[in-house]
Amino acid sequence: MTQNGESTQRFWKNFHGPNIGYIEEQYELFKEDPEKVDPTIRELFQQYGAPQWIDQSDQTYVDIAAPTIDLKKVTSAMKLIDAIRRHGHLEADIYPVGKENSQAKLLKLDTYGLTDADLKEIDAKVLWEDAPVGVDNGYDVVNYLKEVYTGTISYEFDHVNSDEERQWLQENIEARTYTHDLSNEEKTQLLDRLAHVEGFENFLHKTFVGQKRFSIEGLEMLVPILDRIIKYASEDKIKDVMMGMAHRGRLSVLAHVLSKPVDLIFSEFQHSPDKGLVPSESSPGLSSGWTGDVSYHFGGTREVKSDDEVSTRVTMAHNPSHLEYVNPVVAGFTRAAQDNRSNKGYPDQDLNKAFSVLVHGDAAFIGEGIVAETLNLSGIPGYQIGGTIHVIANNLVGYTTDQEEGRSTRYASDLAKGFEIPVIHVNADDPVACVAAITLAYKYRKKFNKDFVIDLVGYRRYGHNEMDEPRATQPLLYKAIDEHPTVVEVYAERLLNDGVIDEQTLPSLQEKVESDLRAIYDSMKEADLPSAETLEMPIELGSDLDEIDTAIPFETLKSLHDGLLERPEGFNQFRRLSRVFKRREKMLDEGQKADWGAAEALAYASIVADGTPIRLTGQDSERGTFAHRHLVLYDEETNEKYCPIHGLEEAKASFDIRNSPLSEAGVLGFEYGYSVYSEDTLVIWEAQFGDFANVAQVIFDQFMSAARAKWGDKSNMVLLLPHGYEGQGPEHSSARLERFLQMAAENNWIVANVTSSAQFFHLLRRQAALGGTDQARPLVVMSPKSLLRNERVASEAKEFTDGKFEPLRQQPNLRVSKKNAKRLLLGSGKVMVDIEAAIDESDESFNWLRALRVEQLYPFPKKQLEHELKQLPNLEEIVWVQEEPKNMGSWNYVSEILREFLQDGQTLRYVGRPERSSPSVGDANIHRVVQEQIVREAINPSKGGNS
Ligand SMILES: Cc1ncc(C[n+]2csc(CCOP(=O)(O)OP(=O)(O)O)c2C)c(N)n1
Repeated sequence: MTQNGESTQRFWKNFHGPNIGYIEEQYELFKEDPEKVDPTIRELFQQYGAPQWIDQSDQTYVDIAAPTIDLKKVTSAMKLIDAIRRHGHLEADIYPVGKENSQAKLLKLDTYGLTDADLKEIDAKVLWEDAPVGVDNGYDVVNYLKEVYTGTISYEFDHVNSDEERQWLQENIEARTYTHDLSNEEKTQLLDRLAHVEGFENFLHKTFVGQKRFSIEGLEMLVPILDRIIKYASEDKIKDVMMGMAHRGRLSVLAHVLSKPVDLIFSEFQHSPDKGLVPSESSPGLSSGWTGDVSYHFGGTREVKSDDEVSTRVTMAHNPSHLEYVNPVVAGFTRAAQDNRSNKGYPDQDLNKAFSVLVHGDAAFIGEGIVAETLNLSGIPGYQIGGTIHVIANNLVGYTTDQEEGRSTRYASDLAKGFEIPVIHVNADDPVACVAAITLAYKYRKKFNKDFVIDLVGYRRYGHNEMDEPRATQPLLYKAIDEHPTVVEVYAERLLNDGVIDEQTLPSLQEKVESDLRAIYDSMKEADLPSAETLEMPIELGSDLDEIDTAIPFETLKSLHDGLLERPEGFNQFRRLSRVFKRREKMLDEGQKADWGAAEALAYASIVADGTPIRLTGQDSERGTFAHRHLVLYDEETNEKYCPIHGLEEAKASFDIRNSPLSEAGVLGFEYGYSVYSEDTLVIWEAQFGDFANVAQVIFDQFMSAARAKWGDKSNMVLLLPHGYEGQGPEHSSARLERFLQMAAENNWIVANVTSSAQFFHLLRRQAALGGTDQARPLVVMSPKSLLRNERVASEAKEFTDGKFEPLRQQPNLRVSKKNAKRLLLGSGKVMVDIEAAIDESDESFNWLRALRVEQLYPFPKKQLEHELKQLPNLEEIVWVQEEPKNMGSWNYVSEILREFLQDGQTLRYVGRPERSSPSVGDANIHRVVQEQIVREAINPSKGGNS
């Protein structure tokens, strides 16, 4: 930025004698190419333009007033100032205990050949245009900036590439626009808040001896920091503040920030959380499932009223022990709260409706990959949420692991730099600095809608939990911590010295906190004491889904179908795709069939026409990994996008379809969070190949399968996991069906493997209908690959208009008399389509064979199977066929169930691959041979051995 006028003239007047010649030389070089000169000098020219003694029009020299200093000193001083700004954090006073920054060479005067006297000779404005009043010379500048950059707050923002943001940060930091001159009343309130936090932890420590609470002590300032965020959000009329955090300090945050009643927390310590301690009106909404969780995993909600009655809802997400996995879930909540889904097209996002705050552990933030995955979502259009405020609750230790063992970087926050996120390190023993830090973070988020990290540096008063002895592993650190006063003591001392409080203020405050807590504890009813009573699963989860009507009239179907094939005026559709869509045109005509792609599009179209929004994401999901979907089209000439579902006249809700970044856990966590928050949206996540979903296993295990039972969280989201043995090797065959079946219980989800496009249509529509109801639960679909283009799975129009989803389906083309049936062949998915083809190609009559497809594996269609079996009086055996190895797929799960159905003399037999450690062979030819053997054996009339 070039400055003009007086200040520029004043600046150049500082140079004289030989320096003038040198500057002129440098300026000539700079004019040729700015890169040719030293960066410090380059900055001078960029900031002050041409040296003022050069008349730019004819390059003649203008007489100047008497010069004062030499260039070398000025450039050295500038280098020093630049180093303070960039590297001040290296010697900042950010560690309350256990660690110390030493003087950094980069910040020493003699590194630059400077003395105090040299600096005093330079006019402050020469070095810093915006030097505040009272900062008169270079010496003052250095001291002022050292105070700013090396105090109890330090800053890292050099890695932020945007000039505008960097400049904003520098100006605000140096002008200290975010610091607070707290009134005496505010200071006392802050002390009061800290005393409550400390008193609460002390009370738990004494009352529930030896119980885990993951105390906040050493980082008590986390509570006032969160208070501030909520205050600012409420002043800005932000509707939702979404929070996620792990165990550390969670009980304190629940009690103080979420207003969870302390009697409820006490009762949880007594293992009796459901004893009629119903939250009062001002208390948070608390949810729980029937099996529950430990107290430091529960979340809650709280309503905050600002002066003019607009309320902000604060939500703390329930979270599992698995550190940091709640991050994408909270981001999903936030996006769902920001999106308006009531119109067709993409949802309208309002970044100021909600924002998120994540509290991290120092070891976990840098150690767990899910953090990086979530940070990567922060700027991507389909996932961005306008900036998350991250607070690293940095207590210097991860369980028993020292920092040097836990990371390769200087700071726990260093991961954030790769995402150009500004970072503040702040000493948790300086309450005023902590409040300033959060103010700057909030202002930045508000202005730029981007993430911000606060590294709140404190310590851990006890061991990892209160039963752990930290002196065994960190003896010196704990010697220092044992001798270190609490933040309440530190701050009270400060206020005492400043005359804000008197000697009695703190002791009487502490006494009051203790006696209030004691009174609550003493008044707890007998009935609040432990009992072994357990809760039951909600009855709605046990109810039948058969009744849900998913068919739609032919006129509606046809109109949607035609609408999907329309294109905006002038849209240049990719020519090769036009052929695909041309084929689709007739798919609903008499005697024709709709393939998978057409049926899927019709399902989505009909769901949004019913007014239910859809969000569909995954790697390459716009087109579909196997190029069957093409629900987002690109104009060949202009690259413009068009989604046919957005163009439908009938659409009454949004259809949000996105290609996701290359992440499974992060993206799935986000989608799961979205679906929990927005219960009536049908959220669908698609894995590229089913087994890549492995990488999201934590989200399956800790959230999707168990969240309802643990926390009462409901989701009806859909997983599409391509699955099928088609010779593509060990990693592209199996979606690890066995894992979903192993975790299936209490109707926690539906697991399906369907073999017709109409079945898929009805299944998706049924799932959409579950949204927002107590019957909601996720749906896991083993989705097709080659079957996408197999005519055998295509369905006629009448199957969409008359039918519904059938959990147990007749094998087509087998018309056996039930009386003759000797074998009932059961199987699921693609292998049954292979068998259908083999039967068609065979001359055999198969009048002894009855075959059924289990299209919904969980809940298993027992009622339907029982009904079938009753009609097979001469049955000798039930054969389960599968393409997965015996220790994988469905066998271990179905064999238990099928045994229940065996009558005297009947046997149960397995046909499929033997037990294997790897899901599939790598060689496509070997695969083909084995697959054919399985098919042959399944329909071979001779009986095999028993299972
Ligand atoms: C994914 C995962 N790995 C390991 C653990 C076990 N664990 C719980 S807390 C913890 C240390 C965490 O350290 P830090 O992130 O610094 O948080 P702190 O407990 O110190 O607040 C570990 C290893 C876990 N809960 N989750």
